Amino acid sequence: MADLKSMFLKVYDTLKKDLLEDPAFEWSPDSSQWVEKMLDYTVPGGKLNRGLSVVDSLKLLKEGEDLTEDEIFLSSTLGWCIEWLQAYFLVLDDIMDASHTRRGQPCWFRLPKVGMIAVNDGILLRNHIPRMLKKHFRNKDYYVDLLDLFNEVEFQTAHGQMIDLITTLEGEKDLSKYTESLHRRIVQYKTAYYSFYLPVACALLMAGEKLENHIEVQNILVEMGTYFQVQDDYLDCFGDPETIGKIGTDIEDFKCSWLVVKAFQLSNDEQKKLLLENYGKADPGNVAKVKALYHELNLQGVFEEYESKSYEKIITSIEAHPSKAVQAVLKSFLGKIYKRQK
Ligand code: DMA
Ligand code: MG
Ligand code: MG
Ligand code: MG
Repeated sequence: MADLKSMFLKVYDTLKKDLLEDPAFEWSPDSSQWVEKMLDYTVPGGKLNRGLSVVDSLKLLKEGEDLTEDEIFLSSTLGWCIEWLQAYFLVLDDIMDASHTRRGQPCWFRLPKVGMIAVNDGILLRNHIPRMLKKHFRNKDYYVDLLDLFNEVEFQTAHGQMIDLITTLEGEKDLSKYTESLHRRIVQYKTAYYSFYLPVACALLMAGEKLENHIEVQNILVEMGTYFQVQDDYLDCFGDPETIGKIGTDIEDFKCSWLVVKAFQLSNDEQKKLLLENYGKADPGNVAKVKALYHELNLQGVFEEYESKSYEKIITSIEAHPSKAVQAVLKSFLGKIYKRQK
């Protein structure tokens, strides 16, 4: 595993070097330094689960056969394309969510020299993806499917972000519209497709599969992604910022978080009133009142119950899948996130 990760990080260096020598731009020392610094700050510092999963999944799909050097390099490249996509979304997400930290350091846009240049950096990150795909996959027969996959998933994610954001609009702040079905819709689009479906879909394409034959795999991965974002919502409030590398902002931002959906469901009239008066305010006093209510409603216990139920449900659907190799891919992915603390 340590080996796989160091191999994976070497591929990052290769991809970065290529991008910094892209002949479509006349590089100057300033510009290449900026992009290199921006990439090192925003791309490789996460858990790398999504990226590494492409390599893992391809291995499992090939059922014990060793991957060739070329397959390892190419699956790692696809893994990095996903990490680039994630970096692009996170740079912009942190601006929109007014976050302070990410991966244990200030958000990129919080650096004094960066500020709103981060918006264009997000666009650059996004533009790097098709360049990497073109360089390494243009002669593959699945090239068009790969481009289409990345485009579709980006479309879904951007729309998820849109509904995540517009539900918080001032003047429309209405906790009664924060239902489980709205929450599910948001997290399915903003998180599940790019974090769970995309890595496995990349491995399937490399293994010569057609994605339209794997709708059930997609359904299971979307379920897993939903569970993952519920964990993210939970950790936003109950996680240790040192461990998760970010300070939560969901309460301040009036987000349609799983916690507030549950809280509203479980509250009596008086508790609902407290929630309405304090949710979505930046003042630490208001935030503390919301957190106290979450404790009073035992949302930690409610979450633990959700976590084990959801795990059981996902395992059952995985075990109903006809292919053992596909089952192994899905179980491996689930194992990486079950009861995660970060
Ligand atoms: C993030 O949702 C979704 C995308 C597409 C970046 P979020 O704002 O809850 O993520 P985080 O908690 O990491 O800021
Ligand atoms: Mg955010
Ligand atoms: Mg967000
Ligand atoms: Mg979050």
